[in-house]
Amino acid sequence: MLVSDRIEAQLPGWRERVNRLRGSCGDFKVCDVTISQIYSGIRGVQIQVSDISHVDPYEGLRLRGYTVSELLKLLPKAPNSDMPLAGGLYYLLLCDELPTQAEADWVENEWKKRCLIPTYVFNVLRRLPKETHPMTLFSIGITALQRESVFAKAYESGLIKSDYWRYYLEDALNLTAKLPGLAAFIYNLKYQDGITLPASPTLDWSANFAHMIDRTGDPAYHDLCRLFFFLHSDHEGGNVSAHTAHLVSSALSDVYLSSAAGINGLAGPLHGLANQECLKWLLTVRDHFGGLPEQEDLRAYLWETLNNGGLIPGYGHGVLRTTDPRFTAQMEFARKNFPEDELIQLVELIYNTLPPILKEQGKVSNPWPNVDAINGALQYHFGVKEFDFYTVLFGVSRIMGLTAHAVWARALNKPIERPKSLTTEMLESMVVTCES
Ligand code: HAX
Repeated sequence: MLVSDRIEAQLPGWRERVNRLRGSCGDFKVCDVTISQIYSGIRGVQIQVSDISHVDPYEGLRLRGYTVSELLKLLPKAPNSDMPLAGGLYYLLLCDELPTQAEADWVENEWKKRCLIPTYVFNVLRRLPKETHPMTLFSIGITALQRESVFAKAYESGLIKSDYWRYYLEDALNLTAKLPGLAAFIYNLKYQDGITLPASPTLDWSANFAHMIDRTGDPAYHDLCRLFFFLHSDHEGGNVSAHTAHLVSSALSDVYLSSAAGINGLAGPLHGLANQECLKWLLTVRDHFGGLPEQEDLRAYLWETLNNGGLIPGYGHGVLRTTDPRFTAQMEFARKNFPEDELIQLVELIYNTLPPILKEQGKVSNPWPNVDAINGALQYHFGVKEFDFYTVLFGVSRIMGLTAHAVWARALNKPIERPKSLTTEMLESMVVTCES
């Protein structure tokens, strides 16, 4: 198989690099951990390795070393579109090589062969109460699919450790293939007539999601899905969903179980759910002013929100210290395709108004917008107005990163994770020793 051959060819080199680091430099100290870091979410503690993606505070996301704007130029494009094929992106994440058009098409074709979802998964989801949150449905759908795991079956009948990754890769391709269909089924079940169109054999993975939920067939929405699924695929190893999926897969829980765990983390309001909060807030601002405000009025409104201790959704970030390039890419898409959209104009006006205010207030570490400042406004433009579905879209994309990490963790024989916890008393006695 194309992708497994590429990974296999690289493995000796990667294993040698890791073994050299662990062997001759194994005692080298990477960082110290302070008590304040322990009590503040192990923020900034360098305890993970991800060669798949990295977030630079000032440059933003790099996927396999490439920036967002580089990849928008370099990745093979979908037919009749200037947006990248998700198949090419997944090839890059898995194989650490920029794909040719044929290699991107190879992944897209594998996805087409593997995209059918067993009926029992749909039956499970249909039986849940109608008001169940779409992220819960998504997580349950992925967990139900675990019955299909080739790794879990092969492990039971006996597997050698060096072959684990091959089965993880099979699971990864099977699971990612089914995600647009699973997400479309959930959207149609919850918000439409419950009927999902079959995937089109002529459309790529991203556009097929659009096709399965959108009866209008708007090619611009196909392109937005291609852009959105590209931009949200990974964001290095330390965020809640990536970290959770990595931890769970370190116990050799298969790709279905570990991805569902990551998705449960993504469902939290401080992580993936933030995009629905951002759109709610944008609509509140628009309704407050009855449309697009004058900049001076908006400035006063933003100051008032902050002075009352309010949070401005879509601004700030745990790592970034600049405008998120994923925000910029989507802003450019909106400017090109529907510059007259009122909400998009509001997003832009806030972008031109808020950062100097946040800087003057001096509280936030990053006064610039993150990707969630615009995500919802774009979906809203195309009539996808069900806010609580937005995190499912994020999840469809993010599972590319989660599964690519899982395949490589097994390929490099990463062991089960087991950090050590301390008691408060132990910390107190360490401090006494240090103070005396
Ligand atoms: N509006 C108002 N105040 C903000 C703020 C914002 N957008 N962002 C941070 N602050 C405040 C914090 O509440 C904190 O105040 P206290 O000291 O009183 O607790 C202070 O500024 C310092 O926080 P920080 O160091 O700048 O930010 P953190 O690294 O702690 O948190 C967050 C990063 C993204 C969670 C934060 O900026 C936030 O809540 N932003 C708004 C929600 C949001 O946009 N979330 C989406 C994040 C993107 C993502 O990861 N999606 O998955």
